Amino acid sequence: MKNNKTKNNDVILVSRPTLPDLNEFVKSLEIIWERKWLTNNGEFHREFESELAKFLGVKYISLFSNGTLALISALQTLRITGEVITTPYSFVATTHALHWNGIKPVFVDVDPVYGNLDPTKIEAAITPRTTAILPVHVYGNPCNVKEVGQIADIYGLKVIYDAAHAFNVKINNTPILNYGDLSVLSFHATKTFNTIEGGAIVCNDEKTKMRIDYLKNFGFAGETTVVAPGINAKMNEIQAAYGLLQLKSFEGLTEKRKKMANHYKKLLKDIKGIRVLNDMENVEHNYSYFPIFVDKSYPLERDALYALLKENGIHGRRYFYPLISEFPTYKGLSSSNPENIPIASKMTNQVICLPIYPDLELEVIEKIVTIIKNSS
Ligand code: T4K
Repeated sequence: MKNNKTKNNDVILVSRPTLPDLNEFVKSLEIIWERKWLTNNGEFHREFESELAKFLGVKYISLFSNGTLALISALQTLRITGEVITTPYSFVATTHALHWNGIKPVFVDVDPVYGNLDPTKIEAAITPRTTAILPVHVYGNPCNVKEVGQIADIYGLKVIYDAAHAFNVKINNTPILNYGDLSVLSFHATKTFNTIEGGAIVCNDEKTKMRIDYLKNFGFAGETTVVAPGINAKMNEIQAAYGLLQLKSFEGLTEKRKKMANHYKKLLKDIKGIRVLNDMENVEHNYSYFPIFVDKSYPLERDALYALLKENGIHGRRYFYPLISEFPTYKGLSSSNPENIPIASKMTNQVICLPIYPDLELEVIEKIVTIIKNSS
């Protein structure tokens, strides 16, 4: 159990990053030291981008320094303005990306099972100012991409998926990243695939990729030509070299996560008041998070169970509580009214994400479930 503990106590954290082999990484660093090329589309960057596109089965991918800047730049790429329909049940960066672009977020409720944007509620929220839909594949579970796509087609809206949790997820053998106009990934330390910090935008055509690449590099399209008001959101060579090694050793990690998720599910099965998310049909999941939902038939309230787990050294997280619509910047919006988003308002008060990462031991999962069971 030692590997799963922080250095000086018995705490089990919600996630632990997988790191590349240190000796291999040192070799990469030596190359970087030798080349003295640190950022701005270096060799490691180019190699990582091309290997990653192949690995994920996508046509074009542009690397970013983090997922939030990738989201902000994705909106710039498609020149999104006005209002965008999105979900309040996500990490706050999803909506902040709209705010940083001067776009008004319009919150729409989520489906009661997986917590993804509910396509049946989208149409009612469309106004003449709506230009796009920004759904999130929450916990890596795919949104209803077919229905979202149909609505977008009818109303002439763009679709940008926040796919921060959806690395390598497939639906009917097709990468989920290939749906919508753009998909945005995060490679933050807490994600299934990390480059310490990092992110990417996936797109379907060369022209769009070119615009994305200009935008993340101040808008430069040549030494003295600036074609757009870009930003600095480039991934550096150290991150890219690290990412390449991560890619080489990624095999088997999802299987390990799947084993953990199945172990949790088996043990939690008969506990009244605890709901887990089952795998979706025809989906290859990445098991990035393991959320449970605590309802009224469980003797403890969610926060009491969360605190009890913490007292026992199990640091789950309430992803996503509070709802984004509850934060001061967004609370005043009419779509933030809990009556507009009743399902999200319920789920946010029920969720605890339990620890899941490739090195977690099955006996730790058993300990966690015993704590939950003993209070039921
Ligand atoms: N869209 C969505 C849907 C997202 O979920 C996110 C990020 C984004 C966009 C934006 O992407 P980035 O700009 O971040 O690339 C974490 C992450 O910081 C954030 O990336 C992630 N979502 C969010 C869901 O979770 P915190 O505030 O919970 O992080 P923190 O530091 O409390 O870490 C969580 C756990 O992981 C802790 O128990 C400790 C452990 N940990 C963390 C780090 C950083 C480690 O063991 N090692 C580490 O290096 O937000």
